[in-house]
Amino acid sequence: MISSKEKNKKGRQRIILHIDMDYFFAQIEERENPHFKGKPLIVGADPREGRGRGVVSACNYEARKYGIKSGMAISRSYKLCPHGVFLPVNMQLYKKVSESIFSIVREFSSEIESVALDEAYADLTRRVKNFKEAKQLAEKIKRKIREKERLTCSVGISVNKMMAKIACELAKPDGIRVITSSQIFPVIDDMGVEAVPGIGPKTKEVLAEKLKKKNPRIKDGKLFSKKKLVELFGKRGEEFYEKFRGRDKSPVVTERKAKSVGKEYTFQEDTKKAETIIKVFKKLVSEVYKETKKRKIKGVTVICRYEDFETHTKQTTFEPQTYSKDFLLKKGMNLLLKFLAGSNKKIRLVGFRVMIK
Ligand code: TTP
Ligand code: MG
Repeated sequence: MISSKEKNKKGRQRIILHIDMDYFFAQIEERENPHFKGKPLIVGADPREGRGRGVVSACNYEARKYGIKSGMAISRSYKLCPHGVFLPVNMQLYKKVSESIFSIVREFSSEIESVALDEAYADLTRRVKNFKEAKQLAEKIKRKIREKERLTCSVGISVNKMMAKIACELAKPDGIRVITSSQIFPVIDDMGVEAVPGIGPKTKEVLAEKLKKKNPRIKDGKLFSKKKLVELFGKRGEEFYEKFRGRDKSPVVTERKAKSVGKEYTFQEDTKKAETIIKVFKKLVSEVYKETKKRKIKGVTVICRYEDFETHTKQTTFEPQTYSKDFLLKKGMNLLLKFLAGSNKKIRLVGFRVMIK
């Protein structure tokens, strides 16, 4: 039986997907430098400079065999594996890849929440009928990411965010794991309490002490009453009480999607000069394009306010699609030229707006 909290407003069990790129920064570096593939690769601070202050940001599986982990002092990782390949962090590149990954995921589900550069949740409840379909969708996402970015990722699918994240962890690397509601206890009961998102070393220590057990399991966590957990951890205690039982009602918080994005410009002096107006207009289109180029749009609007403050809009709509800057400019210019041809009044303000799917 699953708790009613696992159900959405319509009473249906939710289907939540969690996606996490495998050894993200390090995998991108392997892609960029194929000759490093197969060698221990560590991305982070320079191990030689200043005697290696700073930390490991990411490392590949070969490096992990030497006990290297992200967050570790870079000097320590150097001692563990002096022959490893050490590369600096190229954040600009990783951000670009991250954006591309999220836009791929967004093609398959509009309800996504990115929680880190390489990690996102998607609520598939309204998108698929069952876990089988969710898994097929995950396969498609993985394939697209592999084809487009030449990178692997792992995907977890379950009834809530906590369980989807745990499923994803179990799927690593390059896998898909589904955990249905009846599989929750068999899967999590014997995991260490630190597998619960939000439980770190300090919380684990408190639980270990109370339970008189060095490495408490999630099922041991169920021995605490809710009252006791609140006494120990405050508000977080309530959350742990639920999570020891595999329950998590937190929603996937979709990025607030603007329905439209637009820019406008008021001239210093009202004008009829087509050249001036078109120049400004092109700039507006460019700005709007920059903000929306990854999204699907279904129309464009041009706004004109005349010297007497009378304001008119003209609009074109089309099938939702991703698009080029030229496409946007063409659609916009068609409308703008109608304004310019249609009136003798001077223009005070011009605006451009796209409607997002
Ligand atoms: P993670 O998803 O935690 O790790 P990962 O992708 O390297 O490996 P895994 O296969 O286990 O998912 O973090 C994603 C990226 O975020 C990681 O490549 C580097 C960066 N990062 C840091 O910069 N500092 C950190 O402390 C951690 C944990 C990650
Ligand atoms: Mg990752």
